[in-house]
Amino acid sequence: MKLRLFLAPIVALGIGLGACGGSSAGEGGYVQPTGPSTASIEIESGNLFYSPNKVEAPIGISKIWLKNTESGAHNLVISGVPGFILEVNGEGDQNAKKVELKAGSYDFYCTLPGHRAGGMAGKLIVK
Ligand SMILES: [Cu+2]
Repeated sequence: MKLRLFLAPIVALGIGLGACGGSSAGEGGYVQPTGPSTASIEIESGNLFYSPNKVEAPIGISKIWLKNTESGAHNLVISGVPGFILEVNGEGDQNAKKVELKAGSYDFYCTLPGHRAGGMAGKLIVK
């Protein structure tokens, strides 16, 4: 009984965060695909840039790495993939997650204020 009472507010909080997060939802809402990845894609983040800023991936499950090359914090979200976010903080920090993608052209970008407009945006081509 105590456990149930304790969990209720946490669940409510989780739903609230998901609802207000929109396309840049936090880590809580994303579930990685369970199958093996067929490709590994590495993207470096720097001071308002990604390298490369145009990447290709095969249809299906890929593992995307974000590796930070400078002291700041950055992240990477993909348009059309709700909840997916890779976050890095500090030089040498890295983060990776699997994502299952259909054929198409996806935008990826950093959600920190000013970063996307400053140049932290790229294209992910899946084919
Ligand atoms: Cu950034």
